[in-house]
Amino acid sequence: MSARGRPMFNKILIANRGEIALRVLRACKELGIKTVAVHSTADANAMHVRLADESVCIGPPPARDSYLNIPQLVAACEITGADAVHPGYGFLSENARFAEILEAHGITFIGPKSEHIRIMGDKIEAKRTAIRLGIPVVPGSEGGVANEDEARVIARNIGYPVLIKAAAGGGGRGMKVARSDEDLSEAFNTARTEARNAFGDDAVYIEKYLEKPRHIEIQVFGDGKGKAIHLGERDCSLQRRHQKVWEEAPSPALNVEQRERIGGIVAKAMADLGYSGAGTIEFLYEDGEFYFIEMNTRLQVEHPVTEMITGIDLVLEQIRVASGAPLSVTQDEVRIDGHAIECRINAENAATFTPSPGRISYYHPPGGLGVRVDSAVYQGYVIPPYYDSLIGKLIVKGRSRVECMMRLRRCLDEYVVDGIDTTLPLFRKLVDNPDIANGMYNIHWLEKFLATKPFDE
Ligand code: MV4
Repeated sequence: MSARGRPMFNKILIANRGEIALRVLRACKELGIKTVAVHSTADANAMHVRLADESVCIGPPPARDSYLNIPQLVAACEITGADAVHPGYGFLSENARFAEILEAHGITFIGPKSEHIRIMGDKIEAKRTAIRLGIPVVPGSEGGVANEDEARVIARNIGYPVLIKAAAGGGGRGMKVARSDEDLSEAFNTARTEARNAFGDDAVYIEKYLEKPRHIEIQVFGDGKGKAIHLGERDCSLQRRHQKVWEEAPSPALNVEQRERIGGIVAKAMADLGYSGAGTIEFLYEDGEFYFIEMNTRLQVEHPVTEMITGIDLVLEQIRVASGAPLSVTQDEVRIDGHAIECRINAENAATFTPSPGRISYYHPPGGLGVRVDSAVYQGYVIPPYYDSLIGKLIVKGRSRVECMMRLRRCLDEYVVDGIDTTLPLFRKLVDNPDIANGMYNIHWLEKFLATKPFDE
């Protein structure tokens, strides 16, 4: 509600599915805003559809025909009279054209300005912008690299090993390491070809390859009018094939001074940019230094760990800012309290990561103090085979990291999901691992751990 008691929007259409559709729906309900769910024919029985005030079927199961179908989504807004759209994460959440089309129809896109989505979608432009704003970046080419000869000059200059990256990339596709002049030609040409095939854009750039960094990202929020705050960092180093598995806040690797220093830099940068809404600045962190790699212009899957340690509802803030209201907190009012860990529970075999769609025959989530389960599944729910395999997130908070880990272990013991395979057994191994207990891990730790075949007794 605004100061006059008027809701910020009358009705929000949620252009997503699964746990994030439910997460957004909950924020809308708490604000007294009506909700519209959209769904494919495969999701007619989904929880977000049941709980929304209205729902619209927008097409057949494949995402490109439903959740990515812009004309259907605009039509759903017009039919229901929705005045704003929350895109969640994935799907159309970082599609600048979608944001512009909505605005052209008089519908508010709950996200940043399309200009900023577009800049950050091009990794070369994003890095150029980061440099201009005073954010530290990985040493490398200034902009794109046109050919092999140019690549060799830059590589010798910054020193091997180097990494060739696709401008349109992200998610690790089209990335190639070169350890010497001998590797460079093949790495350059393979990266180019992969980029062209995967993205229809063969622009590439070069960076110094960091051998053993952590992935640490800073949550930021801008009001679009020159004010911005940061909400500390999340450590997302535990990944498999560029999919995050375990995220925590604060990072076990940072102290208060380091957090305030990098947080202050990115908040100032976002203020100068005039950034609006939620954003995440991703860094590699090695030997005490931060190196910008990318910026995500959306709410992220792992946003709950930040909510748990700050008490700030990120979706509520997104809705406020999109309606033209100011941020509800100043930087001085942001307090980082305790420690939170999120485990992404996938419908996959924990040893092989083979997807495991099907019916959940028994479901018992954990509960108690400091425990949050963000999930849209229920007993009897049938997981469709068409979408990603995330079925829920277990988020646990403690006053300290040790308390958080003890609580997480207890929750993993309580959690029962029968009828399908899940990755819960992997988390039961991780929570008992000494490296994890000590916070001693980098971006390669999980893949190395899995290579030891932890499930072959
Ligand atoms: C890097 C890197 C090492 N050095 N850049 C992977 C996906 C994309 N978001 C950036 N990635 C990386 N960029 C330089 N200069 C290593 C990775 C990387 C990685 C980064 C974060 C989390 C997991 C990762 C796994 C493999 C490689």
